[in-house]
Parts: sequence; structure tokens; C-alpha cells
Amino acid sequence: MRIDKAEVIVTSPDRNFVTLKLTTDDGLTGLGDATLNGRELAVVAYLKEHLVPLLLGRDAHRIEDTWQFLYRSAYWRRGPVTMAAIAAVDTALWDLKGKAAGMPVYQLLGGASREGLLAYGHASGRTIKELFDSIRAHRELGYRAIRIQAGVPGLNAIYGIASNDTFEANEGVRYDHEPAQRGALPAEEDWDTRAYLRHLPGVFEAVRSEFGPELPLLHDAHHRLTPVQAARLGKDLEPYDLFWLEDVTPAENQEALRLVRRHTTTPLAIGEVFNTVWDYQQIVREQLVDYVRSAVTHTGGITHLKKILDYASQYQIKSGMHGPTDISPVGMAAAMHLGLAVHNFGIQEYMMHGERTDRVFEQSFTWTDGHLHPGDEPGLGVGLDLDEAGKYPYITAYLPFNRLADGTVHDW
Ligand code: CS2
Ligand code: MG
Repeated sequence: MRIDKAEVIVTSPDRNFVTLKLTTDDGLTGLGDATLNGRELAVVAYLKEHLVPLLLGRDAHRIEDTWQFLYRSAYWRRGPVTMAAIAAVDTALWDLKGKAAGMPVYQLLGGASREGLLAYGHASGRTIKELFDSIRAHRELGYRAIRIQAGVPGLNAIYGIASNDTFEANEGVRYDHEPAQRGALPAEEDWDTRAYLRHLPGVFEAVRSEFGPELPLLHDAHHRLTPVQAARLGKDLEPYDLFWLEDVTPAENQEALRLVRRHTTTPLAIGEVFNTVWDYQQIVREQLVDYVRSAVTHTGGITHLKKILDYASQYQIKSGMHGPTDISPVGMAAAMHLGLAVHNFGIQEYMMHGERTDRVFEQSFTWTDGHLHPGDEPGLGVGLDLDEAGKYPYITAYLPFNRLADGTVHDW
């Protein structure tokens, strides 16, 4: 089974997606997600200029060897662009292997370890009323675990708050609001950590008294706190029994989480911006987190993320794969197959894609009673309609950034 053709398809039905399509000499096709929000074209160039020429003629069955070849032959190591490009190749090869074997990818990874994947969605609101409406809307959509993001009095626009008019304005688009107000240049948003830390515990107090103690609640601090601020937030949220508190602090400095861990028992999740096992080495070994957040799409593919999860399982750390709308249906399918197979599955993030995206990508996964299942089609179970994709050309879109009141740039 030799790789005969490699196409890099960029389409923007509801947002930009980059997809690698491999075709073999016996006519099988495999898809891989290479979407890196705000830096899509960098991955397109890496794939087209540096990986596709190396793939043509290779034995598509040699997944591990291809991974090692692409990772080591570059000489330069790691990084989001490189690892997204390698991820797309790796995922497409698993799709091909499944199709050649006539089996869904999860069967090739050891078979199902559960009946379905508990998923969580993104409830948000600028006010408590908007937030409650959003929580109710997500429960209507079937979610049994919900992420809570709230506006902060005095701040105009912050990460994670999709204004409800966006949510309702896209009639027909089920639920594909982009929490980031992407634009042709990075949009400046404002941030005030003290106001956020003062406000958030009250939000969870209100949510727990309205919706009760049972509902699994998550929150994403989105890299914006110092370790001691993160420690304070984790402690302040303990009475509300969160499923997890995510990205409390930028974790380039992995040992920063030691301080947080010393002060709070609120479960921690981190890693959506990580791209290899080396980003997790200390965090996992010292059990500084409870959930690994990486997506297949950003972490070198199924092959490498499974290695990370197997390493994490030795320390009772579970998966919490990243699944916003900037992970394409191909990336989501890969996450579902991997999540179904590994023993240490935790939860799957699932922001439903829009109708236009669902027309470009034909998907076979199911969503039942708050749980996802990848389905039993051979391979990943995802198709890409090239004609439909061709209707939506790339749109330049940057993620926002923050500035503090004194003008200092801050993590968004
Ligand atoms: C967020 C993401 O889903 C999450 O946990 O951190 O929505 C993140 O902001 C986007 O993936 C950035 O592209
Ligand atoms: Mg996040």
C-alpha cells in the first residue's frame, strides 16, 4: 500500500480547517487534521513544502517508522507547526490502515474500553442570566458535563464568552459560536486578574445553587494567572467541586504547578498548547495535573498522543482531549477512536460544529445521552466533500490578545 498522492485542503465553512488527504496506489484515501487556529497557513506550507515530497512512494502501513522519520529527519524538534503537520500524516495513515483492515481505528488500538465517551460543552454568559440560559441550552443539547465561562464586570470582551446574540444569530447553525472573536488582525481584549478572581467564585456559587451539586462543572482559566493566583482560585473554587480547572497558568514552566498543587485539591487540566510528551514530562512524573488536554491534531497524531496517555496512566492521570470547533471533524474523530480505546479516558471536549462544516465533512460518530462514539466505519469514519469544501476559501483569522489596564500585553 504505497502513498501515491497527498493533497492539502484548506476550507473555511464556519472557520478555517486544514486537512491532509493521502491516496494510495490501491485507491484508498486517508484524512488527517492539520488545523492550527490562527497559524493555519504555516502548517500548510510545512506540509506542502517539507512533508509531502517525503511521503510519496512510502509504504502507508509503516506508521511508526513514518512518524520517527518525519520527526527526526527534520533535525529541528517539536513545536506546534511541526507537530500539527506530523499529526495530520499520522492520523491519515491510521485512517488508511483501518480502511485496509476493514476495521474502525479504535479496534486497531486495542478495542473499546467503554461504551461511550462522556463529553462536555461550553456554556457562557456575560451575565448570570445569560449563563443560566446557556447552561439550560446545553442540557437541552444533551450535555451531561458543562464548562462555565462568565463575563467579568468592568471587562468588555474576554475569552470564552460567546455573546448569546452570536449564539442565536446564526440561526440554523446548531452551536458553532467561536468564543474567540477572530479577525484579520489580532483583536485586543482587556483583562483584570483581580476583578476575575473576585468575581468567579460567586458565579460558581450561583450555578451550584441553581443547578445542584451533581452536574460536572469545568472552567478554563486560559493561561492567565500566576501560580499563586492560580492557587488562590483553585482554593476558592473547592466548595463548588469542579470536575477540573484548566490552564490555570502558562505551563512552559512546568514546576510552577508545584505551588498550585500545594494549595488546592481542585483537579487540574493542562496541555492544549503542548505538542510533545516532553512538555508533560515533569508535570506527569510529579502528578502536578489530573488531566492531559492535548488534541491528536496538535500532538503529533494518534501515535504520539497514545504514548503520552500511556505514560500518564502510570500516574493515574486521565485524558481530557481538546475539542473546540478549531479541531476539525477529522481531528475529533481521531480523538474519539483514541479515547474509546485507552483505559485512562477522562472526558472529551465537544463544541458542536456548524451545519456548513457538517456538509463539508461527512461524519459517522454518534452523540447519545451526553456521550460520543466514533462509530464502526472502517478507518476514522469521516469523509471530505471536495466540492463543498471548495465553496469556502481560507479567511485570514487571528486569535485575540489581552492588554492590562496599563497597556501590558497579557495571556489571552
Ligand atoms: C479553549 C480553546 O476549548 C478550550 O479549552 O482553550 O477554545 C482555545 O481558546 C482555542 O482552541 C484556541 O484556538
Ligand atoms: Mg482551554
